[in-house]
Amino acid sequence: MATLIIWISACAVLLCGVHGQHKCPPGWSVFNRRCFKIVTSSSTFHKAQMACANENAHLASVHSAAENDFIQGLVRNAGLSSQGAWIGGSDDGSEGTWYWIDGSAFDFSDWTIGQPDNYHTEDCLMLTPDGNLRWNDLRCDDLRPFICSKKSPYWDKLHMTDVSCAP
Ligand SMILES: [Ca+2]
Ligand SMILES: [Ca+2]
Repeated sequence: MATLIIWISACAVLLCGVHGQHKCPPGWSVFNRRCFKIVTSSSTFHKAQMACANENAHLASVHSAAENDFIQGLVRNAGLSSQGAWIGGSDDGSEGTWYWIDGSAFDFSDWTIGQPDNYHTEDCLMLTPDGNLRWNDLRCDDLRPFICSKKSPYWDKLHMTDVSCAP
């Protein structure tokens, strides 16, 4: 019995701790139940996507103005406003048909003025260093910092344990 109580207590501490602060792995920032990370070294779009995949993530998709503000903040806080950053949009399958590489719906966009223009064939999506970090299509082999995103691995556990974490 004592063992059981200790075990339950340990689980509560662990999961409530997750509830309180650790909704994303170390080095990732939580927003809207997803985890985001900016990688400051520059990479091509496809190598960036592979680097994200190595952490069970994708180049980031963006679904609202609030999320867009959030990832723009990640770029600014990293001091990368003059470089911009890849996010996970592409139109490499059909020119002008944009999709998110993580398979989610392309239901929000924030193109900067005159973009996307497919200038000399541009099929990959970046936050462009235009001062506002709005969106531009760019050649996929350009080298840029990038932003990965993934679902928070803890939310399913939280839904099971919300009651035990209530005050
Ligand atoms: Ca294009
Ligand atoms: Ca462009």
